Order: sequence, then structure tokens, then C-alpha cells
Amino acid sequence: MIKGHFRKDFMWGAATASYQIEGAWDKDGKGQSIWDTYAHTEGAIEDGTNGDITCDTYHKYLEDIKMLKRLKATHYRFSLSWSRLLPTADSSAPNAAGVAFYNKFIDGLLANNIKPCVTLYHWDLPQCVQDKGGWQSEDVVEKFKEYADFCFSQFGDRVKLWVTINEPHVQCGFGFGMGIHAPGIKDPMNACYQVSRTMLLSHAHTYRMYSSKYRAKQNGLISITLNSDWCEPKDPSNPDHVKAAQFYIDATLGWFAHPIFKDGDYPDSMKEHILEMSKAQGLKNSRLPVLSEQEKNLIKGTYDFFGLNHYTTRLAEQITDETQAFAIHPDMPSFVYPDPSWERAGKQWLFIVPTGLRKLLNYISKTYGDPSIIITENGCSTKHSVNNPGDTKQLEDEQRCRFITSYLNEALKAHLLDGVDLRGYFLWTLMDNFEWAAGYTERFGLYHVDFEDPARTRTPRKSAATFTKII
Ligand code: GCO
Repeated sequence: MIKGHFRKDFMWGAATASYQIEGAWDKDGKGQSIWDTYAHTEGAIEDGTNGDITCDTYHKYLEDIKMLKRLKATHYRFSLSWSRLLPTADSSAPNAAGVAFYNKFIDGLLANNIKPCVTLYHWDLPQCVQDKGGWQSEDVVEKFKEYADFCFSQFGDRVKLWVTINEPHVQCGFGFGMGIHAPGIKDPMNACYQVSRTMLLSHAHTYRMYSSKYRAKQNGLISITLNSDWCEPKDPSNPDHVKAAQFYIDATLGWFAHPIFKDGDYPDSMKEHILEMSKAQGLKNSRLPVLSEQEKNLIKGTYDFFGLNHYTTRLAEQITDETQAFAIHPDMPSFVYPDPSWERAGKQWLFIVPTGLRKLLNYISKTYGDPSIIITENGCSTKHSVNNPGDTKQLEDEQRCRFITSYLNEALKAHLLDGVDLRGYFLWTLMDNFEWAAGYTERFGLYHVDFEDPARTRTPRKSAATFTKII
């Protein structure tokens, strides 16, 4: 363990997302979102569940605030449900009950000295916007801006930290490439890339609208949250492996980070490779839409901080056969996998590699001009049959305690020893919740939630005390 401290004003918090915790999916005038539709589709979710009630935060938000207070969190990251606020996506017809809910919630946090960090969009697009083409239509950009404008006007007097869009690359890859998240579209060759463009434009227009219309009065910070694994060459002395690792980072983190934090455009490696693949298919142009000079200028520099979600690390080598592709998008020439010596958390994809966080923080700092970084998500899941067979609530979550302590130790090294400008850390997640396609089979919470119990009783795990002690 290294000794020392983060900044005095370091943000300590936990993170959640509306569809994963709120429930009340059709209550008090809320409109339907693409996740309501998707989770209600037969076979879409591993355990056949949905977020209809989930943690029931819509009714139990005061308990959530108490839990945050007990953790000694200074901040809380949560997302707004667009369809709860604007059921018809028309800002002249808001849902008063939805507005009242978030007002009560924000006021409750502030009364307890917890500052809100609000994500505008954590994947739950109103179904009515989807019906008009959703992220695949240019019209979404205006719709998103209208929604964001509404949120700034309603909540911006009290919310000083905004995230426009959460993890665009996962949405593009899972929602539009592989079709394993809402809206469940399987079009890896085209939709996946079209959507990355409309997301970039929605983010950029919103950032600029905040800057011109609200910044002077409200004085907040706004950015996007990107997720990234760290990735290393399997054999660092093999140039093909080195190239594959870099390509993986370019095509996941760089896909959105280069345009926003660097030069307005996608990484060269990605543009060149996708053009080559498109030509091999007999196409004249790249399937990756070209950003015009005007669009590049619009997108470039639209950030006040770098929001980073990070969980795990991978090794890379070059793909030798098509079936090896880890299909975030189809044009990935890198084959990535965990080192067999790494400890697995949860069910499948999450391996505990704390040093990867330090390396990634340094990479971001060097590649993107030393931005202020906020870790907007980091955490791990447990599955009782895997970790603590006798402890069905997994209250003695030693593995999560180790995860949090070791990752934060590496983050502190990045800050103190390497000079990375790290401003905050949000643990994923406050309490067990609806883990997207995995339903309730995978639990990330500092608090256990009993989903069999109508009261949705929350019980702190050992890791809640560990996290509080570190704070
Ligand atoms: C994501 C989301 C969260 C997840 C978390 C664990 O990264 O997918 O931001 O909503 O629940 O990452 O998978």
C-alpha cells in the first residue's frame, strides 16, 4: 500500500443508472423506453427478468440517500430517465411527476451534503424516439439537445456535474452491432458506426449549448463518460501483438476519445482498417462515416473533464481466424483475452488487474493532453456460487474489498507518483441492481438487495465498510 492522499476536494461516490435501479417503469406518467421494450422481449435477458421494479428507487430514494450518507460519499452519480421526464420526447409537455421526483431526489442529496453528478443518458432512449429511427436517425441530435436543455433548465441550478452519454462504444457494439442490448439491432457492419456519429454529434451540440446558454449562470462542468479496458500485447517483443493491443485501445477508447479529446476525428488506425475492410467487400467508401471538417471542429474539445469507466484488462494478439473476434465491432483485427493467471470476479468478463488502471490513467493523460480525470465507474461483481458458496447474500465479499483497495491503491500511485490529474472516484455500484442482459444473476453492489422481498431490503456488505474506511 502506498501512503498519501488524493486531493482535498476529491470526489468520492458511488454510481447507478435509472433503468437499473428506479423501477416504476409505467408509473405516474412515465413513457416507455427501449430498455422497457427490450427487457420485456422473450429470451432477451438471461434470467427472464426486467427492470419493472428492480430496486424500486422511485419509491425508496430516501433509503438510497441514507446509504450514501452512511458511506460518507461526497458525491453520487445517477442518471435521469428521459422517458420519465419527457414521455413524448417533447419538452413542452413534460411529466410533472417525473420532474418532481428528480427535484426531491436532488434536494435530498444536497440536504445531506452529497453533490449530484448527473448522467443525461444511460442507455434508456424513449421508445417514441426509437420509433422514429432512434440513434440511427440524424433527428436524434436535435431531440437529445432539447432533452438536455430541459434538464439544465430544471436542475442545473443545483447540479454542477453533468455527463452527457454513458459508454457510447458499448451502446454501439452491444445495442447495434451484436444486438444483445436494447434496441437489439444486429447490424455490426453499418448501424454500429452510424450510431457512433449521432452520439458524438449529440454530445458535442449539447456541450456547446451548455457553454453558450447555461455555463455563465450555472457554472457547472460537463463531459462524456467513456469506458475502456487496459490492453497489453501478449508478447511485448512481437510487433504484431503490440499493434493488436494498440488497435484494441484505438477502436474502443479512441473511437470516441480521439474525436472529443484530441483532433475531432477517429484514430487513423481505425479509419484505415475499416476502409480496407470495406474495400475488400467491394464498397467504394468506408462503412465508418466520414466526419466533415465542420463536424470535427464541432466535436473537438467538448469536455471539461475525462469521465472514465474502467473494470478490467486484456491481452492481445493478432486475429488469425475470424471466430476469435471479440465483437465490440466487426472490424477488429485484435484477438483479446485474459491472462490465465488473473483472478476472475463475477461470472465471465471481469478479471482483477489493478495495475491496468494505473497504466490506463497514464495512457489517457499522455495521449489526451493531461485532462482532469474522474473515474465515473469502477467495481466488480460477485456470484455466490463462484465466490462464497455458503453466504447467499455475499455479505462477506472479501473479493470486492480487495478489488476496491487494490484498484484505489493503483489510482493513488497514478496520481501521486505519475502526476495524473485525478479528481474523483465513483464505485460501481451503490446496490445490487438490474445488470442489463445478465438480469439479476450478477451483483455489483456495496449493498445487497433482496429482490424476492417486496420491500427490496438493502443490507450493507463488508465492502461498504471498506469503502467508507478508505474515504
Ligand atoms: C456498463 C454500465 C453499467 C454496468 C456496469 C457493470 O459499464 O455497462 O455503465 O451500467 O452495470 O458497467 O457491467
